[in-house]
Amino acid sequence: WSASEVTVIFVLGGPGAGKGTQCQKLVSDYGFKHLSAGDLLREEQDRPGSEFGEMIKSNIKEGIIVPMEVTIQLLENAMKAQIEAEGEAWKKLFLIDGFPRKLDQAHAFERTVVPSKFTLFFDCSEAVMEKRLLQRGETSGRSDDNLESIKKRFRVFVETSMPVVNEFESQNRVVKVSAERSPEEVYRDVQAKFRERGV
Ligand code: UP5
Ligand code: MG
Repeated sequence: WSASEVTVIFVLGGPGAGKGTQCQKLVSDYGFKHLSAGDLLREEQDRPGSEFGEMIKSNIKEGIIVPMEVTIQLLENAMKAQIEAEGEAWKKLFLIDGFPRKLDQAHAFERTVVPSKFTLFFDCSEAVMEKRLLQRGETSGRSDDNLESIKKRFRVFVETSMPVVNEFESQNRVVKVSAERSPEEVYRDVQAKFRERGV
């Protein structure tokens, strides 16, 4: 496959902003494939024989960003596998959720894999995100859904990941949606803005 045939939309937003929830809706209505970088890392962490398992495990618990060589390779492999599995008829539309989390990751991915069409950014206050994550933590089993890890994730998001959103914004490549209302209301806003962008 060549980059020109593939459409990538990055989906960013703080921890618990609702990236995964909104991506699921987009998958069923638009034919996107959803690749969550966090989910791919958690799978790799649990893969028997993975040389990165322990590193991923401790980074996720501490809210630290995994080195991009690992994440980009997982994303690229997942993209290739989807493209092969779907065959020619599929339009090669990807939502890449939770990545890039650092400026150098954004630059490397857009240079070596494919430039993104735009970034869908979910804007949400920390108070709302914290409440959602603590509630999810009651059943999620995620090692980072506890107050201590959540605080660390917030900090990394503000210091390291927001610069990515800000750079894309300065290039007029961000579609920003407020994520504080119900999932259905947020999604209506997403759909309206996608329409404006010709998706
Ligand atoms: N919920 C969702 N929307 C709601 C709404 N509108 N109203 C009320 N409730 C809503 O939602 C979170 C919870 O809120 C759910 O219970 C949901 O029902 C509810 P979800 O859709 O899961 O939010 P999401 O933004 O996807 O939250 P997530 O926790 O997945 O975000 P993170 O960005 O923190 O997690 P991720 O899995 O992307 O990354 C985890 C870690 O992996 C990182 O901290 C990092 O250590 C590592 N990582 C990397 O190193 N590199 C990467 O590229 C990616 C991850
Ligand atoms: Mg998620």
